[in-house]
Amino acid sequence: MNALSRRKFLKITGFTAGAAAAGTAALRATGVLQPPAPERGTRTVPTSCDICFWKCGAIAHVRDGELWKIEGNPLDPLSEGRLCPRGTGGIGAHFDPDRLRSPLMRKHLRGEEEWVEVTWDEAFDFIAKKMTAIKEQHGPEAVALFSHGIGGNFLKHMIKAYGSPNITAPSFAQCRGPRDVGFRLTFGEDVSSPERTDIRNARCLVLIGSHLGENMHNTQVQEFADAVGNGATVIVADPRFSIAASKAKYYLPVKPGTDIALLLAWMHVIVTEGLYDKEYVAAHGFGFEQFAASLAPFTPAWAYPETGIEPSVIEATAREMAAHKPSTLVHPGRHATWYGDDAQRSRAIALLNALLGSWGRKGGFYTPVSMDVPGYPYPEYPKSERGKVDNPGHKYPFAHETITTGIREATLTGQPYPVKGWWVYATNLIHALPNEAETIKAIQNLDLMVVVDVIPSEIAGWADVVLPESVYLERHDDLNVEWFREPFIALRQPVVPSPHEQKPNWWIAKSMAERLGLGAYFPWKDIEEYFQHRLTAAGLSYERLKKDGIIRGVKQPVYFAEGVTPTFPTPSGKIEFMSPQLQQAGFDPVPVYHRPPPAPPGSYRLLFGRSPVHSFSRTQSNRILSDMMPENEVWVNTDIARRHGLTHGQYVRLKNQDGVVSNRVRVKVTERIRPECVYIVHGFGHTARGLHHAAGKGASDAQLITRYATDPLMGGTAMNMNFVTFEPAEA
Ligand SMILES: Nc1nc2c(c(=O)[nH]1)N[C@H]1C(S)=C(S)[C@@H](COP(=O)(O)OP(=O)(O)OC[C@H]3O[C@@H](n4cnc5c(=O)[nH]c(N)nc54)[C@H](O)[C@@H]3O)O[C@H]1N2
Ligand SMILES: Nc1nc2c(c(=O)[nH]1)N[C@H]1C(S)=C(S)[C@@H](COP(=O)(O)OP(=O)(O)OC[C@H]3O[C@@H](n4cnc5c(=O)[nH]c(N)nc54)[C@H](O)[C@@H]3O)O[C@H]1N2
Ligand code: SF4
Ligand SMILES: [Mo]
Repeated sequence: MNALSRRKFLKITGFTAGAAAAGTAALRATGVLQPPAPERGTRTVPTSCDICFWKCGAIAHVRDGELWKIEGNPLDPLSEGRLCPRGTGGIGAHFDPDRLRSPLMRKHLRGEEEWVEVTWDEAFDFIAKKMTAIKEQHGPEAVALFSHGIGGNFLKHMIKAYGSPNITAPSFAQCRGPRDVGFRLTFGEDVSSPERTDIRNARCLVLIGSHLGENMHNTQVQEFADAVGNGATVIVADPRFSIAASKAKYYLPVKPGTDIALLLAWMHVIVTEGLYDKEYVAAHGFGFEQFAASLAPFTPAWAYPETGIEPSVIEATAREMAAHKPSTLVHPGRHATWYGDDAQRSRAIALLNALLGSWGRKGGFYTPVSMDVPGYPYPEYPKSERGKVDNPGHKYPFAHETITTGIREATLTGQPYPVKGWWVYATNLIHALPNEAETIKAIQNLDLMVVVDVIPSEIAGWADVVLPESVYLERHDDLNVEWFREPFIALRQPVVPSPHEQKPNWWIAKSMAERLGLGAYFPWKDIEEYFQHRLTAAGLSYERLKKDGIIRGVKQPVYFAEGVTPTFPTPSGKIEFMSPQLQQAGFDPVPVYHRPPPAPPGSYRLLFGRSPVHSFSRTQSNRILSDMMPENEVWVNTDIARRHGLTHGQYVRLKNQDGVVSNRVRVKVTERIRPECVYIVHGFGHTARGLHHAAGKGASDAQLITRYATDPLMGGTAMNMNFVTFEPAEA
């Protein structure tokens, strides 16, 4: 990347420290590095990053046999040759001295974190015995898999072969689920990941909470920088003055939980002033009249006391959005589980986009494309007669993916049938699910919990068996056949060997399946034979993919073509402004605003989000990334700090409405947050004993999230529902 765009990029992240600068030299000084192998000289290996789910194409450099640095792969459409700060610091995962080294079995009680090191054979034999017993007693559905990310693909295959449909990830009910349901109900399709947002070409970009620049999904942040550089109008609604807000023409410090009121007022202005895309709405809309009529009461003056945003600002921003239509992108967000009415809020966002005609249009939402790579021809999976356990009686009628917390509930209650085994792959359920106590209670009902991780995380601490995985720089993962604005496939492949007994997920899944008598489902010798098979079937060269890391397909049109009427996969075949599906299921067919309950006197709503240099709860142990941000801080409005006598930089503890007290956390006194809320970065406040470097640093939002609201449409767990006060803490 050239110097200018690199500068622009770093400015957007709000961070200027170079991640690689803290690299191997510092680690060598700490004695963490192994003695260099005999290999001499430098070589590069194309692979893909796994510090988050974006999977940027990368090129890793090895110097004298040692992992040296990692950069973006210029061939990769996602990274276009640049990694985010986390990706650059990703090599710290390989060098982490706190890594899991060999399989572990618990010595005494669950959660005590007392372990015996065992061989892989011993671990597999133990697990196979337990899984066989569970199957005999309760059926195969009684084993569930929690798995996040592409690394889980082969374990999913193993669990399906075993006979269980209960496979889930926090990316639905704790993340993007409500958004995808809201968009699906409106346009018939998900926003999916990578999001189909054409940020680069937007002339007006509206960010409702989406804190791009702190939320560091690479492509989106690069495109955001380009859009800003091209003079796009940016409108940000957030109770906190985010990095994105600092790039905005209009910053709307909205009261937490009132976005639906703001959205209704925006749509009121656009409809009553006739500013919407009339042709688009007439051609593609269903139920527009009823929807438009429902907006009548929701004037900007009505929204003012709800949202705190002045009517003139609501009007000006609505007109600005309309002026740039259809290249106005109202970003759908990603982590959408906020207040319990999230699928409806997401539907309101979808409807605002529909009014602006942005779905299917340049600068709005493109239609993602992918390459055609057939799957491996496996035997058919056994059919489950009982079906999934997470959503009995379709209580959440619009959940189109499995609900993590539904499986937790079934594990707790034994209803609709018992769940007795959990496999957990690459998801730290203690930090990812709300109400930690419920998770632990569910775990105590299990006959078996296996955790596959790379470090001794909190969830690993509760396992019966812990299996150490090779980090992404040491392994192959499944092929990434991406859906994006252009078709491509990407490879993750080993750069350096694993330092100890760690093994890749595909080997773990295949070995486990063989122990369970399911070897027929893993007919390939190793993963390279699997790749060869799939790529040959697609007419592609594995040799070329190995060499380049990426194979790009032929670009295809990604916007609606002029003169062609698209069909929308909704029941009406149109964009559903009023939703008969919702009506039939007993829900509001058009979005309705409900005022959120106020904070109890003297306490503050706990909000949380991302830091550009960390991913969730997984990077605090990475020495390179923790160097840049070793602990989080709690943002407190200046007036509130004064009222409580808090000074900038002092430590406090946060106490929530149920008496849970956090680890100590530094106060950031700032004008950049509304007075009724406080804010921390998610993922800190580790408690696992084996995380020697990360434990005890900063506060955990997850620990304070004892309450949550469940979205009635789809079972998402809204977590912005907790309130805290300040307690003194030792310096
Ligand atoms: N660096 C980094 N980047 C990441 C990740 C990471 O771990 N690290 N994780 C990735 C993943 S999987 C996801 S889902 C995304 C999450 O990132 P986003 O989709 O952007 O979502 P949130 O984390 O909910 O957003 C938090 C922001 O919402 C604001 N907010 C809180 N309540 C309200 C409200 O009531 N109204 C409005 N308008 N705003 C509110 C907060 O102040 C904060 O700025 O980030 C992705 N990018
Ligand atoms: N309180 C709270 N809860 C949240 C959120 C929040 O902001 N606050 N965000 C929500 C969102 S948007 C999401 S997407 C989810 C994310 O939830 P998770 O995906 O569970 O995220 P992490 O907390 O990073 O947990 C990842 C786990 O995988 C391990 N790991 C890392 N790399 C590897 C690997 O290569 N192999 C294996 N086997 N394991 C690995 C890490 O050590 C860690 O234990 O959390 C959701 N829950
Ligand atoms: S966005 Fe950053 S951390 Fe995520 S895959 Fe890309 S470079 Fe890695
Ligand atoms: Mo997420």
